[in-house]
Amino acid sequence: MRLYRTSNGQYVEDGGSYYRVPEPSWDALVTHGDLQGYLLSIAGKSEPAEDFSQAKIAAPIGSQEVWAAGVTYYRSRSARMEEAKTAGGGDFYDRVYSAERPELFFKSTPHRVAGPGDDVRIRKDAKWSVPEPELTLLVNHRGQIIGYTAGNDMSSRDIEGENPLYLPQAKVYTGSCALGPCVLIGGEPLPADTPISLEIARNGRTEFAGSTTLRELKRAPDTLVEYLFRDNSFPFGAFLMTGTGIVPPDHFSLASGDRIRIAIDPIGTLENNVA
Ligand code: DO4
Ligand code: MG
Repeated sequence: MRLYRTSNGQYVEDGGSYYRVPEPSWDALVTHGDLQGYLLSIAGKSEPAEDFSQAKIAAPIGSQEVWAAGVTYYRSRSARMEEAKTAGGGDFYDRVYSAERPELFFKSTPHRVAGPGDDVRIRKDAKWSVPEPELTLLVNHRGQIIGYTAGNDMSSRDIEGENPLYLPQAKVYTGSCALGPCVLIGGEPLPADTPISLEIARNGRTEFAGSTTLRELKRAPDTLVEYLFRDNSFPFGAFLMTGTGIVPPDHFSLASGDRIRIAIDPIGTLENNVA
């Protein structure tokens, strides 16, 4: 089942049909005692809605904070070690990759999040910018994973590489995060062979394409959530991005007009243009 937030309210997709969700509040859905059961009962009882295709799909977020895990794939560890080498920060990435405690950082407030079809942004004072395609967990206020979406952790690699203490500036700015197109509902872990792919198109031509699978993700989603909720409360739940396993080559930097496509098979494709 896929849950969509749109300009016209919320819809649940089940078996190819879309049903209107009577609950108008996204936050109420995320904190529902049995969201899956509630959505199943809607799909089982009501008539499919005909107006889904006229609605604009929005980012699936209400009052949730967005957090992110880092250096959870070997590819991210190696790319970051290289980028921070001259600043003397390379060692940190290797150490956090092998440490018991994961790297978790604050990524975004809801107002900085772009939805499907919206523009994401690169910082004006950055010279080296990349998208980071990441499986993103939707976690309720009790710390239970209730769904999955696709996320883009837009990053300024030159700022991050200059000094690891600049991480918040490299990661948190207007238009630095995208989520969508929907939330795949269900707490069942996604299979290890779940593919994640990234395509960046420039002037209609593919400039970069890459893929990975969840098998390469070093940390279990449950463990990441357990750390996030240690001594921290999230009254409306939270999103947790699980890190990137796809890093374009070092000569690549995003440019205005680029089209970014992030596909995670059971969720769908998140598409955004760079402003
Ligand atoms: O430590 C820097 C950020 C890492 C990150 O965002 C990732 O691995 O996805
Ligand atoms: Mg990331």
